[in-house]
Amino acid sequence: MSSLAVFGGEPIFSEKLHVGRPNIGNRQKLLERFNDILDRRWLTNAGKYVQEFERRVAEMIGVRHCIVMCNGTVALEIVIRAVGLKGEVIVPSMTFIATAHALQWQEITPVFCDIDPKTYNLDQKRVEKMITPRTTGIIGVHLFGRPCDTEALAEIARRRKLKLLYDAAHAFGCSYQGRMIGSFGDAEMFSFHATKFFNTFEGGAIVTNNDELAAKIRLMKNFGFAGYDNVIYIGTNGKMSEVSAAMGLTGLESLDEFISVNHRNYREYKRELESIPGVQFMTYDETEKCNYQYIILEVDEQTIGISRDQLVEVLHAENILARRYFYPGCHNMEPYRSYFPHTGLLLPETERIAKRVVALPTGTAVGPEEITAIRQIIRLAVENGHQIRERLLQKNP
Ligand code: T4K
Repeated sequence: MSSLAVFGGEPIFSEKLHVGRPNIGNRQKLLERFNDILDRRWLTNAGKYVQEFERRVAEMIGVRHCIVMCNGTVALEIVIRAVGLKGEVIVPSMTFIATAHALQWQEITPVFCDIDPKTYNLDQKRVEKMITPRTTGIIGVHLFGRPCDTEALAEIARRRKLKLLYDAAHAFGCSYQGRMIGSFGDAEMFSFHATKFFNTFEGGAIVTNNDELAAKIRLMKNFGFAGYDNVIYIGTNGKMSEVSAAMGLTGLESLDEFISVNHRNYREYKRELESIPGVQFMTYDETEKCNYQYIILEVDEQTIGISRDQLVEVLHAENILARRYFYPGCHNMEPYRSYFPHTGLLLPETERIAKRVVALPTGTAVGPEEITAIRQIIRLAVENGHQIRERLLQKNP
């Protein structure tokens, strides 16, 4: 135990291992595209690469429309406005803060609903209870790429006449019941941020089968312009640049490779971590398409003696930069914490899960050797949990 870096030993990794290391794809091809962009001097505003990227994504998802944007948050803000959400919208709190902010930014109240502890996604039984006369919609989040119960949510939305959107930031390349995520609800949003397994540096997209909605979103992301000097709608600047689209097209060509590395890592981690008592390994449905981009462990402090946060401290000292996604839950962050200080009482599962889960590094920078080493540290920490806890408490009283 004294060999652990947290107690002064040498870190097991000399370089930091990150969650969210970007995948690049074929560099030569990417640079060719960049050169072409520079040669043609067409840098943004629905250029050739943006158009091609939109076509490819729509084809891959099997939807009529893909509108790419400068990032996932702006994409979410625009689609929220385009479908006419106002008043209150039901969302999980167990998500990245952008899901809630995209609503509050336009003075729509995010009403946080608890999650199902097995899926970490909106608990449909509780969604219904959160509906009030001010509710106009539901935004489901396919957390860590695992699909929401889209049938149950669609049924509630239909019956209660609510709009249904999905934040699919984590679920690019995933399917549910054989149908690609991106094709559910009124529309779905993808994030292509650098930390996603598929990235366009910064970027995002709205995908939908609704022609009218797609046309409105296209206007809204380009200041409402319907041709030179002709503004016909309120809009903002949500455009994706050509270099981002070139990165996206290049990444799409290597998508299978990125996924197969993540899948290999997932299997390795599963084999190594499944049998350790007191840590529960989050599994994916391998019969579906899945991007396997998040490796998630749930830590049971009662069983192993150390908390999730103490395990994270041990891992960080070893240069394994595990992340506490999405602690402490949106409802415990500002401005929501001040607006609704007692929301936690309605979110017992969110509160519990947000204190237990940890994301481990994966992607192309991680291989079987690294995973075996990570497992050694986790096993050591778990087997000596009580002693480690004591020593950590002495270290940071
Ligand atoms: N909805 C959901 C459910 C989301 O998860 C997100 C974004 C959104 C909406 C909004 O979409 P965007 O507007 O972002 O397109 C990161 C990302 O910034 C964020 O995009 C992402 N979710 C969230 C899950 O993770 P942080 O604060 O954890 O990122 P950061 O900067 O700490 O980076 C994580 C690790 O990645 C670092 O340890 C180092 C590594 N990294 C990062 C960057 C940017 C690199 O190696 N290279 C890089 O270029 O939020």
